[in-house]
Amino acid sequence: MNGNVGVPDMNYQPKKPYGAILLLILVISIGFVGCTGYQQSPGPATTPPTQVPGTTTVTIQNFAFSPPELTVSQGATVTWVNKDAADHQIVSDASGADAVGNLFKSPILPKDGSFTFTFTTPGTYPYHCSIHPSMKGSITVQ
Ligand SMILES: [Cu+2]
Repeated sequence: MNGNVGVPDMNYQPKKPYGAILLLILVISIGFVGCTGYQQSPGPATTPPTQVPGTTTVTIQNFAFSPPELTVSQGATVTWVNKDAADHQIVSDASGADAVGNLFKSPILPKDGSFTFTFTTPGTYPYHCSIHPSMKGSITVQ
């Protein structure tokens, strides 16, 4: 009786590692397919980076702020650089998180002129150009 019980046990054991190897091969092939598919897909170059954490420079070019909307961390310093031949002046809106306006107000910036402001309070701060009211942007502080 004891001998008969031992035989099925011996037959059972070789199946276990075989199943494990099959599973391994399956996982590896899925991994390869996933990698290949990812590389073949074109990069998301068309997605405009409207929120770029870590980016603290706003370029003024062609009468527009770039990026127009920027999200920064609390305490971050943002620098605007005027790349236009025309003068610009950055002024924060009264509708911003400070609810007063003029939280920041640059001098009139000539070409290659820059203005820097440090944002210490979380909130969204819309701003515009005092010379060209159609130029609008906003800084969101998190
Ligand atoms: Cu302007």
